[in-house]
Amino acid sequence: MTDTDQSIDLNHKYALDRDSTTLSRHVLQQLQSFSPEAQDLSALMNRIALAAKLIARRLTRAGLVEDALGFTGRTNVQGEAVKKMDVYANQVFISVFEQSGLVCRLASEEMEKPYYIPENCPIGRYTLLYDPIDGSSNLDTNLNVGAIFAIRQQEGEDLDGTAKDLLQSGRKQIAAGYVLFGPSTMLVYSIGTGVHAFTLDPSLGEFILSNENITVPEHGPIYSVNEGNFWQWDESIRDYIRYVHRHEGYTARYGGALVGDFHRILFQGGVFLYPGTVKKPEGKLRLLYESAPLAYLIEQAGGRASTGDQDILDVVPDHIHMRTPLIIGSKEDVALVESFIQERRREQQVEETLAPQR
Ligand code: AHM
Ligand code: MG
Repeated sequence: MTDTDQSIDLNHKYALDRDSTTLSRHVLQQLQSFSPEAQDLSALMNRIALAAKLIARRLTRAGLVEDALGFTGRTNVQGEAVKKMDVYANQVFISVFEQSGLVCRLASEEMEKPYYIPENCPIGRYTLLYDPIDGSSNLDTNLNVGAIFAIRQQEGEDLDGTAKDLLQSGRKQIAAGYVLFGPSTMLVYSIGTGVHAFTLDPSLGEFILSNENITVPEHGPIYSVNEGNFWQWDESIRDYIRYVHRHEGYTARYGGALVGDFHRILFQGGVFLYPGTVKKPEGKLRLLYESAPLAYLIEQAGGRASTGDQDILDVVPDHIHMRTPLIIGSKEDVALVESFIQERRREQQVEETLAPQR
């Protein structure tokens, strides 16, 4: 065989390796092991991928299928109007984990209490936390939506069914990720060994590796926030927005679906913010199903996630549906937003100290 023949052979090999790096294979490669834990994580990811494919299939045809879009007429535990796709996607995640022996409990923003799969509980050592459809308001106009997930190891037997062990910080997550239902369906995940993206190849019905070891730029041009809330924010957030308006090099992008906005920042750098408002100081986004999983990913990619006062991954929830303000993205951009918040805090402290003397 000539040198040229061999190099052609190698090229084919690399192209094939890349084309055939499926999600479950990638998980095993990352853990460099076939231990029971590695097999479990690989199987878990495989089931999440199946849920993603089922949801993507329904979304693709939603405009043609009766009863796929629109509201159910009910409100969820958060007081938000529930859409038919929210219910469908929530159920899909439950169904794919039934009889899996992997997951004893699932907790989602659509369910008041965790959902137990009793037949899995004797061996299912993991809990899945998820937002089945993130950005539901985009559904009826055929814009991108997502799904967010995190996996935690169950601690204790949870015999009283109160799931108290879930009330711990995001540092307890052992894996997290999201699915972006956009022009193509992408699954991005981390099991603590970097952040990796997979694209669904519809001809194979498989998620194939498309970006490995993604790192978020230290700084980026994008700021992503719903400026319609400007007059409801704290003055510090308004100060930050005035700053980016007055400085060159910033551009606004806001899609109304956290997964899409986060995905752009992960690849291009910048910051996404959902601060508290006067009416809702805790903001809108839920810690266990939205903020903590994405915080896990952004830290793995070299970025940061903060409430403004504390790293998101250090926040300990007092109930499973707790919300927190979220500032997430490139290190420098998150730090810039925090600096405005801390500046206001200092001014308030000075005012409070001086007040009794006046
Ligand atoms: P949802 O999961 O119920 O759809 O709510 C979360 C969504 C995020 O995807 C998005 O960033 C935010 O809510 C948009 O809220 P708003 O319309 O207030 O800007
Ligand atoms: Mg939702």
